[in-house]
Amino acid sequence: MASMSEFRRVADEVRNWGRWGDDDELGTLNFITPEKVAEAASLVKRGAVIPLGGDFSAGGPQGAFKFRQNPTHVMTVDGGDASTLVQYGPEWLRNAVAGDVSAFFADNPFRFNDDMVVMPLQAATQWDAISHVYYEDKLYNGFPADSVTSFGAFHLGIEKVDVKGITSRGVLLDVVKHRGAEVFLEPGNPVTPAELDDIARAQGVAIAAGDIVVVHTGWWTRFLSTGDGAEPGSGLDWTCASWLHDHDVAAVAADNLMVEDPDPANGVEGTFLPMHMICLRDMGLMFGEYWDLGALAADCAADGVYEFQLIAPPLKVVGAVGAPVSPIAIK
Ligand code: UVW
Repeated sequence: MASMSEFRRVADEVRNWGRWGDDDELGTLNFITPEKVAEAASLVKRGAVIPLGGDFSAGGPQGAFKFRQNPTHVMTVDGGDASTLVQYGPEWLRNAVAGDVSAFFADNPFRFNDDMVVMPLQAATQWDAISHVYYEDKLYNGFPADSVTSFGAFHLGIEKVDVKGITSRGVLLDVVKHRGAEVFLEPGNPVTPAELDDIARAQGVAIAAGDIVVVHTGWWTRFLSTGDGAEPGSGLDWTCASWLHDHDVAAVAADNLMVEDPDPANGVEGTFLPMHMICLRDMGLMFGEYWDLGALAADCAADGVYEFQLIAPPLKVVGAVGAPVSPIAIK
């Protein structure tokens, strides 16, 4: 376990505050230039579209924490309204509840279904906005922590990143394959910066400025077979923050809950999720979590190509500190 003074040394070294201006709200997404977007598009050779989004459903991974639940999906208009309720429902119900719908359905063949969902924005495949995590009363770029209010984030909300897509060159680093793990990385052995370098070398791929690094730990594949969202797994060692900084990475995503290894024994004395603290708050680097990387890993292993065009725009929920996303990799 590292000391708090080591944590502070690293945080000071990688802090990007002021680097792109005092009012910057994009952080390391600034590494994604128009040239980078064009380069990413040039990686499309086969027209293969690989979805990286998990399901948003009652069978999702939430439940391990009481403050996050799985989505509740409710139909607000459906075929039953047309065939049963509107025709046979008691008059008071037709007037009170289905009045609106019965007006639509009267004397014409047009029918429709509608629905709504209630869920935490972190329910499944998501981006953490850089306002998601902070410490000592400051968000990225020195914005005050109390600028995130019950009305939402006045700074660094997820809607601010729309100007970057988010799209760039994606690079998969497949730790599962590199370690020869059966399915996923068991707790207790976080991925170090040296291992990330070894994996990139073994895969014949180099990380460049503006890349979005996508880390395959196998956790989501494991979850799909067990349905156990509370099962612990491993992830990046917190010192990978410096590796991401040194490579001018635009964002990092993984197929697990936290990107980083959550075991306090591998972290920093006296705190929790130190990589979140440094990356989001000091570097302004977003985390993608719960991405489904099984098909992408299989495709990359088959053709030996670990780079692709990544397209991953979050839902533009104004003032949100994270948002669902259905990313796609195109090769
Ligand atoms: C927290 O850091 C609390 O959550 P997440 O892993 O979703 O970023």
